[in-house]
Amino acid sequence: MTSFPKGFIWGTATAAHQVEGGNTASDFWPLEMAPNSIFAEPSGDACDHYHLYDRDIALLQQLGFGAYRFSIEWARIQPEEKFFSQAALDHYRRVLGTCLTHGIIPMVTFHHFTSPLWFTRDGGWEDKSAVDRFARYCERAGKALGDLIAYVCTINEANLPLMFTRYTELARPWRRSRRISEVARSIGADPERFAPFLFGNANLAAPNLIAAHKKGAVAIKATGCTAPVGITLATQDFHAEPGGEAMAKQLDHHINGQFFEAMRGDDFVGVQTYSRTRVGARGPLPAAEGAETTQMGYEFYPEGLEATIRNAAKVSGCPIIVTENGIGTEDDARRIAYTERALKGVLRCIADGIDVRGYIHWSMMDNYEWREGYRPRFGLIEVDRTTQQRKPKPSAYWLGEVAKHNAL
Ligand code: GCO
Repeated sequence: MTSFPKGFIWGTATAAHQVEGGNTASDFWPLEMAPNSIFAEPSGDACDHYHLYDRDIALLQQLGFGAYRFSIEWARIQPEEKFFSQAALDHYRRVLGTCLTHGIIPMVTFHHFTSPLWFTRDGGWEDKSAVDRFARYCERAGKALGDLIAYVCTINEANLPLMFTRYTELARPWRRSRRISEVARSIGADPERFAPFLFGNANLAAPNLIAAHKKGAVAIKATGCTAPVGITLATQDFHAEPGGEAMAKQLDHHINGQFFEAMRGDDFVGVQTYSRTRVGARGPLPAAEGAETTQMGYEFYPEGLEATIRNAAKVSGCPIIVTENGIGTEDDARRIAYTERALKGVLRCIADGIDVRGYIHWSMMDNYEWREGYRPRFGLIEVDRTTQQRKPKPSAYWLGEVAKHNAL
């Protein structure tokens, strides 16, 4: 079988902070600008997608894609706890309208790593107040935008902080990063309460993230928005090396399983997989010697996607959407090879009766890869960040054809 089911969704993804530029009210902005920053470089103007979304979305349509997953930026919509920006909401209405004009299904993420600075300096996700704060934002954004949205992803990779915290704990007790605490002090925040999504104590944050997803989903649906609502997870394909069986099982439950279980009954689960992780008796191991690796240092292992789809579908019982899959590489031919193998795995899942509804490639264009800065190239489209010219790579044309034909 090389054809995908009728109505299968084909798209590409971005996240606001990674492409829009100028996200100055967010918690990441001071972290990136700090003199002793843990980030390779600041996001700055990024790909200026905030202003160029129109031509970016038009390009997606030309290439043959039917969907676009992007995030709305909480820090723009609610830059102060007591202020919601109508102008920011109007901006995202225009983005959504542009998608619809171009026949592109909009899939909207409400939280993709960055948060408003006021939220993070006051405990962020570690504090229980996060649940109501997030739900309030969901309600406002849902009311303003919900009629135009086709799919909602509440929180991107809600399990990722827990993975970082657990990996640290396998070596030493988790503690707040000194350099992040320095940034907190420099902006007059209490370092004990300053908890950015990726760098806080996830043992405290994880239950709040799950509760915020649930309450946010209810708030969005209550506005009359009829879009399916789900969470997206950084799904890990753990492979036990000899002696690592118990550890792999433990990690699988902690990082994948408990989240899948919590999502039972949801409209869908978003699966996001890039590689696999080999596990030894004491924890995760680096890619095997001699294995091909990507710019992120991950093993080139497209079959990880098939494994995580199977795991997510089995444990959650939910329909699956691949909301991210891709590769950081300068060699675009390897991107095509990677994606083709990953898609063959998706087809095997479908052949086995698993309800997989779509494939969204990360990423539409080369963009800001968080701590790594602009070095890793995940894009189907190349971006000259001086002129902001876009140039589709061969992989963009290739995947666009697959999308048009709904077949490999
Ligand atoms: C994530 C995020 C993206 C990344 C992508 C590549 O999965 O970490 O959703 O923001 O850029 O995964 O690493």
